[in-house]
Amino acid sequence: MGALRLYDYLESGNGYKVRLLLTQLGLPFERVEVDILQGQTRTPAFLALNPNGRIPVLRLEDGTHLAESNAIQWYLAEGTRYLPEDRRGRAEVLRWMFFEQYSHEPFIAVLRFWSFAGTLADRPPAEIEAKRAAGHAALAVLERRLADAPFLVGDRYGIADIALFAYTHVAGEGGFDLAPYPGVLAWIDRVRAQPDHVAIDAPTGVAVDLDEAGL
Ligand SMILES: N[C@@H](CCC(=O)N[C@@H](CS)C(=O)NCC(=O)O)C(=O)O
Repeated sequence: MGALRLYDYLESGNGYKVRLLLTQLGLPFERVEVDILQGQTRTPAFLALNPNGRIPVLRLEDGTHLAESNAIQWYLAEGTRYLPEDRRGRAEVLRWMFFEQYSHEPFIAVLRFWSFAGTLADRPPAEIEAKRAAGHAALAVLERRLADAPFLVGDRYGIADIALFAYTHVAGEGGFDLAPYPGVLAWIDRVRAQPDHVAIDAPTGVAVDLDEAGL
């Protein structure tokens, strides 16, 4: 069985979801930093791993490659305390993961990305305002759940929390003020207090460079 190998980009919240879960599961892994700003996810070699041209991608034990942060989390969490065993609980995890991909990440993560890539000023103000309004709508949905619940599903921390934490806790980097969402802020503290939590910019995994990885 080969080593788990994560194709990743340190600033990426999508990559962070997988990094954080691997660390909390105590699974050793190799990590390849792929510079998304330099087009390194769009080379023929990378597209052979993920035709969608995006990190994260995880090379599994059998040498096959799995893309999509939430699919990777689901794969890794199967049979662990991070994913409920009951049908209703599992459906609820999927509910929050689909919400994250459709109603949260496209707004909160994208404004953060435009900020750090330095392209925010090139965007039409109306487009930015539409993303900001949609991002606040997503934060309000989280607040409604977290105002009186410790975690997103049941009363236990799991991959739904990791999926939503990844971009929510750095939403400020995209200009979102979290002060109106006290339940979300308290949940962020609870997620940070989980055993073996690592920060988004923490060096994790055994570094393998791009050449060595054949990219
Ligand atoms: N739905 C995907 C989104 C992945 C994604 O957007 N990855 C970005 C970094 S956060 C990327 O690799 N962008 C490079 C590119 O588009 O070329 C997931 O959840 O994994």
